[in-house]
Amino acid sequence: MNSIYQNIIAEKAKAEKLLAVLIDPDKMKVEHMSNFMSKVNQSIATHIFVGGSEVDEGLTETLVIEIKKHTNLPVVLFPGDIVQITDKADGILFLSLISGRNPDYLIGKHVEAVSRLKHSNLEVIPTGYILIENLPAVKHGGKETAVQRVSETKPIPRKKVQTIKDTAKAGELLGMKFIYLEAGSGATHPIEAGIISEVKQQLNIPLIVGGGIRTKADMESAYKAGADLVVIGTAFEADETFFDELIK
Ligand code: 1GP
Repeated sequence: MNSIYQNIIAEKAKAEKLLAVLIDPDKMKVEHMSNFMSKVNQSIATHIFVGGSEVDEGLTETLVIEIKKHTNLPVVLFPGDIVQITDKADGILFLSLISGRNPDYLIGKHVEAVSRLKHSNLEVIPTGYILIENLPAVKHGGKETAVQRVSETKPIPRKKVQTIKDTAKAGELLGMKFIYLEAGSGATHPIEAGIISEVKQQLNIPLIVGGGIRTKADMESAYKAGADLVVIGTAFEADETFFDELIK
């Protein structure tokens, strides 16, 4: 079987666009998975990401076991903390929060994670994770996102495009396999196409984009700007009829 990483590289080479449905174990009930996954399976989704900023120990594993009963799509952990690591998934985005300067999220949690990872068969995919500021819904500064609060890091302001580009390139040069541009779950505005395309021009590795993408138009705009894989969570949680617009 192809690895998750190799598969994404192959799809990127063919300019095929990928969609991950993000499931937050803190928000999604196990009992609802059968119904939810049948919608996912009929959609253009290519990956399931599982994770959240604050999830109790054990919840992720229970949810992953249930998800895998209902789909053949690869299930990739997108963990906010080491307690979300379970070898019942297929892979894990080993995220280093390179936009921030909190050593715990740059390397500390990773060291702690090794004891959980070394006996698992999870495919570990090093990923440079870049948090971009959330924009104000009305005025006076964007609402703090959960990633920002939990990681105690500052996001990069949207106007600092050069810093965003250099951060992404530094991640690639450090050997990261993917760069993930994150506006934060439930962000009021997705990351602008202009930022995505500037970052894309810097990179040879796949670019993941997520946070605040609520419509098919938002998704297509991110693809057109250069996202190889788009991540959507909140919009599916809020309204599952969104899957109807994304039927295969
Ligand atoms: C969050 O990028 C993901 O980490 C998805 O964000 O929940 O806003 O779709 P949304």
